[in-house]
Amino acid sequence: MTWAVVAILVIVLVVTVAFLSNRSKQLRPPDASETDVSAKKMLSTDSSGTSRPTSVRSPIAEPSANELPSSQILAAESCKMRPPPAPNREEIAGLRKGLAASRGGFIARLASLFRGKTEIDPGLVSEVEEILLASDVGVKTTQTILERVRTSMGKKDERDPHAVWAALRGEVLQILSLRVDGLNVSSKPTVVLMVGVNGVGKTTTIGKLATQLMARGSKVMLAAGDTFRAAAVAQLEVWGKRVGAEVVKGKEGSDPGAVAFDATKQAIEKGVDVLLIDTAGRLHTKTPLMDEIRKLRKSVSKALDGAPHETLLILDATTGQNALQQAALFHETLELTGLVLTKLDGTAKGGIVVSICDELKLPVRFIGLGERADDLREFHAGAFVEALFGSPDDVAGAEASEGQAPASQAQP
Ligand SMILES: Nc1nc2c(ncn2[C@@H]2O[C@H](COP(=O)(O)OP(=O)(O)OP(=O)(O)O)[C@@H](O)[C@H]2O)c(=O)[nH]1
Ligand SMILES: [Mg+2]
Repeated sequence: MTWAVVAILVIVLVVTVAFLSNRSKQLRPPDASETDVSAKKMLSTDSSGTSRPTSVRSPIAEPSANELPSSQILAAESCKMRPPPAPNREEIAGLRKGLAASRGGFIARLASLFRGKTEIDPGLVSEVEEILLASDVGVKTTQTILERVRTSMGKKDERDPHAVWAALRGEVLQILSLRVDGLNVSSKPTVVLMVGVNGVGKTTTIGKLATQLMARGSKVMLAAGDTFRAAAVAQLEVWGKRVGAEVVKGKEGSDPGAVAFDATKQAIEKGVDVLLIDTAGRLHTKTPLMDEIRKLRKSVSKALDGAPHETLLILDATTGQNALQQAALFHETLELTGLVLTKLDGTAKGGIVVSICDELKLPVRFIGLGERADDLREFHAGAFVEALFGSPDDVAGAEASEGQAPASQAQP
């Protein structure tokens, strides 16, 4: 009888302790790792019990991965959304100079639709649409922008031209605000692979980047991964001599993967900060050439784990909508980390930048605004949009200090 009472008491004690311990767990404040939703990916468990990454939607409207075609999912996953920095007057003035063709072209045409109007009539939307399409903004992106303009015009008090212009500009800024940092050179060596179709400006961009990196005190090495043409190696050597960077090359016709491997090993041995690898121009639609660049990339990662740290696709802004297809196929093959848009100084249709950011969610990291070394600029969405859409008065002082008359076409 006594034993039975003791046994009952023990059971009651165990149950009480278990209950209290469970309750204290529930009352405990969750630690940071449980509450941190700033991380873009979280692990969730699907019906099969497998952990898989799930995107957390950014407060800036971004289509979820399953709203995108499969080839673009990776781009959306890799893109980071951050608030753009405040535009800097000098930067805007410089950009405005380089973007004079686009500013005087499609932006001036847009602005003329708004100028002198006291109220916007609904017919304006189709005129805006026509100009955006003719400026390489692309069908899908044009519709996204127009949706925002229509919403703005739907509000009675916002039918004045300035409000609609601001809505247009705001939508473009939102689309372009994918990522704001330049080259990530935190690894030593940082290996950067430059790829793209023929003649887009790969070698020139390497020369420009090398100039800028050396000026900042980095030790730079160049790799002549374009082994098809002797002239390509010679062109890189000219840049190497100009900036004082060693050029690693192979024999003409040799395996470009071997050159890239050798250069990466040498960069490690010689304490190089940044290795820039040039590659031959290749058509994105030619499978053997795309296989070759995939192999080259593999050789680099064999030489150094985690390399290449950056794989940049160079796109010629004057190519128009074909640039979109190039980006999609190169990204499928190489998992690009970003884009460089060259020759923006040579086009009046700067809209391709908006189209690429919107459709592929691939960040533009640099833009080329001329052939000189300092014509390569880090891409900052805020400054870019201000340079295109902004009032000339805002930066008149800065422009005057650069010895140039203020632009007069943009802004309604
Ligand atoms: N206007 C202007 N010209 C540029 C820019 N970037 C490059 N170029 C010019 O474009 C031409 C081709 O540049 P490259 O650097 O040789 O192009 P690539 O991609 O290396 O060419 P391949 O190796 O033949 O595939 C050169 O005349 C460059 O000076 C730019 O931002 N603006
Ligand atoms: Mg080249």
